[in-house]
This record gives sequence, C-alpha cells and structure tokens, in this order.
Amino acid sequence: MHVSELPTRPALDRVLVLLPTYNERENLPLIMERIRAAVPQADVLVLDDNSPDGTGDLADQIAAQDAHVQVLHRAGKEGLGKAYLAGFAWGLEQGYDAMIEIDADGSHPPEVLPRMLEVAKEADLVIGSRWVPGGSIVNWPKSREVISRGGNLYIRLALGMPVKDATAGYRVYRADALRAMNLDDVSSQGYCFQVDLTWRAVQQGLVVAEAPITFVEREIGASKMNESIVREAMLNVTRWGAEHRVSQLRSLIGRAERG
Ligand SMILES: Nc1nc2c(ncn2[C@@H]2O[C@H](COP(=O)(O)OP(=O)(O)OP(=O)(O)O)[C@@H](O)[C@H]2O)c(=O)[nH]1
Ligand SMILES: [Mg+2]
Repeated sequence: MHVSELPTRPALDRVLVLLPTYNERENLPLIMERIRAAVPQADVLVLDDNSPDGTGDLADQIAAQDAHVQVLHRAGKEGLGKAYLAGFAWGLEQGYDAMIEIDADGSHPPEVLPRMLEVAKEADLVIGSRWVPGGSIVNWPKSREVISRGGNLYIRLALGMPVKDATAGYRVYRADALRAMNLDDVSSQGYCFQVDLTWRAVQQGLVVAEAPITFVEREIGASKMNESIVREAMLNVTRWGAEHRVSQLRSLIGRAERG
C-alpha cells in the first residue's frame, strides 16, 4: 500500500455515548431508544447526578436489560461539565476509541450520529453544529437564537478560531484528542465548558470539524440554562482571548529581538 493511502487516524471501533441526566425521567427512555437504534454498536454510559426524580433508578432498570448500557451514579448535582469529565475519565480507562457528548432532552437528534462518526474519520473533534449551512433550530424563541449566534460570533472574534458553533454540546471526541487536551484543570461549567474544550482542541492543533444538525428545543422537563452561565462564558472567553493575544505579541517581540 502506498504511504499516502494509509488511514491518518485509527479506526473508531469502540464508541461510548455519554448521556448526562438531571431529572430526565420522562426523556431517558425516549432518547435511549433513539441512540441505541442510531448506533447499535456503541455503548452508552448514563451520567446521573442523583436526580431527585429517580432518573438514576430508571437508568439502572434500562441497564439491567441491555448489555450496551451502564450507569455512573454521582453523589449530587455538580453540573454538566463535571459529569462529562467523570465520563471521559471512565471511557479512557475502559479503552474506548471515541466518546460522544449528547443531551438527554431530545435537543440533539441521535439519528445524525452515524454521519458525525463518518466525519470523525478525518477529524479529532466533530461538533454537531446549528450554525453551519444545513444546520438549524426548531422551536427556539428569537431571543435564544440571538444570544447563541451573537455569543458564537464573539467567541470566534475573541479567540480567532474558525468554529461556528463553539457552545454546542453535541460532539464526537477521539480518545487521543481528549488525552492531548489536558483535562485535569478544566473547571468551566455550562456553555463555557464546551467553549473551553473547543479552545483546548484548537490550541493543541487538533482538527475540529462541524457537521450540520437540527437542534430541537426540549419539549419535556426544565432547562438548566440561566443568565449567569452566559455571563461566565463571555467573561472567560474575553480572558482567554486577551491571554492569547499577549502570548502572540510576546513571541513576536521575542522573534524580533532575536533576529
Ligand atoms: N449529570 C448531570 N447532568 C446535567 C446537569 N445539568 C444538566 N444536565 C443534563 O445535561 C443536558 C443539558 O441540560 P439542559 O438543561 O437541557 O441545558 P441546556 O441544553 O444547556 O439548556 P437548553 O438549551 O435550555 O436546553 C441534559 O441532558 C441535562 O439533564 C448536572 O448537573 N449533572
Ligand atoms: Mg437542553
């Protein structure tokens, strides 16, 4: 075989879907059925933060019937970011080749997963994106769209990275990418968690691709989004952008002094 014909990235034989839940009792069976149908070869790890509505017990019942499903019970509500970090650590330890982030509320259509995994053959991180051609949103008030589009434009400009939907929480990460991203000191929450990980991937020189998705606003249960999450994300992005510019300037000055 010619060298140029060799696959550039290892095959994604073992895929783990991480499914964080907090009070998603009604949504869990629906989303689980759709995930299992869309990617029957993949395993699913439910990450439940001791939901008061009994989502964790229901997840155990589903896991007892399906060898592809397991549950990580966490002591209490610590936020989506912490739940995902625990899930990544678990999946890396178990030797999975890729891990998927997906909301349990039905906003992220599992039917797109085969396409996202196809794109991941040539990428380290694949984002299920609302803001690339072919992407869309259903049942969002105009105000949410303005916040998301505006926030993403700001992120793009502040960090100088070409990603259109850096706040999206629907993703495929290669295990190698997660290892390279140094996740030990991640403390951001909510949308900021997604931006933080995107920024880490970009700074590591990893290939980030976006696949269009139709994002559907949840119909059942309550959203945990609030104003302070948006504020935290924007403040951090501003800080990271400033730090990035300063380090660029430093290396430019260093180069000028040397030569
Ligand atoms: N384990 C765990 N899961 C959480 C926590 N907070 C939210 N989730 C889950 O994370 C997913 C996304 O949460 P949502 O409440 O829909 O928040 P969001 O998608 O950012 O906000 P919306 O755009 O309004 O839907 C859902 O599956 C939630 O059940 C948490 O503290 N712990
Ligand atoms: Mg949601």
